Amino acid sequence: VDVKLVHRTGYHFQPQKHWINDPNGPMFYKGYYHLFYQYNPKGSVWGNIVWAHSVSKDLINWIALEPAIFPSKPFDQYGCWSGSATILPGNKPVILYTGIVSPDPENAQVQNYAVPANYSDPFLREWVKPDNNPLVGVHTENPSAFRDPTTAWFDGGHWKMLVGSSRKHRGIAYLYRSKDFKKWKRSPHPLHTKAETGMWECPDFYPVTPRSEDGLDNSKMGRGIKHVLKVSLNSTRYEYYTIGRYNRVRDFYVPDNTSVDGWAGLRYDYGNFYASKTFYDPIKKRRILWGWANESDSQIDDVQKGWAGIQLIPRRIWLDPSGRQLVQWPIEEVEGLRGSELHMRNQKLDMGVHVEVTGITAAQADVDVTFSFKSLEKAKSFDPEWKNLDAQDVCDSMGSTIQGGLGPFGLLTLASKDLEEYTPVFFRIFKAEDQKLKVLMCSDAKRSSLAEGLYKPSFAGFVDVDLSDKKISLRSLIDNSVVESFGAQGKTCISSRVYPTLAIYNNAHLFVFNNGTEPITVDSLDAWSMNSPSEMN
Ligand code: DQQ
Repeated sequence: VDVKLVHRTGYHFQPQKHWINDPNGPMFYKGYYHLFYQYNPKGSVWGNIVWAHSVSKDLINWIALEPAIFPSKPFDQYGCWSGSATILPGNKPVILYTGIVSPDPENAQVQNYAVPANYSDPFLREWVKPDNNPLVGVHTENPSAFRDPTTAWFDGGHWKMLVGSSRKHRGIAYLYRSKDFKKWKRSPHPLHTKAETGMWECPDFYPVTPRSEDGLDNSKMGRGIKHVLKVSLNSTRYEYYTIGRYNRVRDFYVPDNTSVDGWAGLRYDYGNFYASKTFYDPIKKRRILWGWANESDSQIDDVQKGWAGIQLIPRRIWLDPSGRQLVQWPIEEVEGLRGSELHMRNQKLDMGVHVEVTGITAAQADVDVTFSFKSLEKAKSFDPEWKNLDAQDVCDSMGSTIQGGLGPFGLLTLASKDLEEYTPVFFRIFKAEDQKLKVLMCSDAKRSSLAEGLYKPSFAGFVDVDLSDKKISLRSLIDNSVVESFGAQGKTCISSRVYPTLAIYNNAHLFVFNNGTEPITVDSLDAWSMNSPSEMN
């Protein structure tokens, strides 16, 4: 097998070669979706960062263009780091991004803007950096932790944007205001901060409503609207978000009391997903989330492969009617890649059984399954000792093979025929002390590959789901080295990167399994081979 090719994805976004990280400035303009992303044009490790640029009519088939923003001025000569797009009145896009003005180790950071050279070009190939850059100069207190401007929003009088930062290990989202988008002033207090969370990278701030799955434009205000603040924690490489109330007059943001601010907070994804960004799609009236997944192999592997990093499938994102969490689902356009299919109905899974899902390309597939069970009686009690552990620790200690009561049941993805390799995605259902159910979802890379030197975490999250109908669903997008999963209709999502040696191409298999004493039924399972898009990224 060719090491350069074997783990490349078939339908996830990745360029022909080299390193990629954060998605930047996603937007819709004149018939095309634009994706910019952090890119090293010279190699497959991080460095020499520019904004690579691709455009698409459907978020699936992409046309690669020349890099849009690259070091060329004193205010960005050591790098063009992450940022966002804002559509100004008159359909005029503008990009805000971080420029690096001094070399490593200082990496002093300023906030710049760029505008299209030619608004009539729907591809927006060429960008101009006006001479009044930077918009915001070096932050004297912490020059090297001051970056990643958000999409700006307009409150009727002012444009506002956030910039991520930290001070004494306190994460900070600074707020800046401007009347004309040119002169920006820092507001007297940050929008939000949290002690002991470290540098806040790639903040994102946007309105949501519990009344509809539709997205809202960033400047939308009004009764019943809540706001989401997401930050990417540089020290753990995890993101978390809170849902709260934003007062646009006083520029206060207060998370709801159901929203935990900090390490134990809610995540978009409990796996490999970082530096994400959302944007409002005015065509389909939806908010779309893009996240980056890095590699879980070694840097030496990346150099050998000649590539590193992918963007996960864009997700529609909205507020759950409960108002307590967000819900995500792969954009509907991805279904256009579905090929040959297999449907399973009423398949009983007794304890210890696994049944193969045949007739599809298991290395590159979309599978959507609903499991049901007769009773919740056999759910084991959630050991009070585990209370201080997070979901990942619990999953790590139990895996998918240790017999349970209600679960573990789920999918064995990217599996070799005799299960020398497999990545299980599954649920375990427990009874907590208060008799409430505690649902654990795992995506466990521990047995994913016989190869050494890989990062094989047992990613996991809890699922806040009502099981009164005794059913739970799971969808996984499987793509050679990616398993991207959506539990309970998108309430808990987990993405894993894995590098099988046997379960590759046509030697990859897919199974449903149950290792709990309670029999499980596959009510319905729909699986499709996934084609690769025709256009290149
Ligand atoms: N990546 C960018 C930064 C950002 C970090 C640099 C997050 O702007 O803070 O490539 O992955």
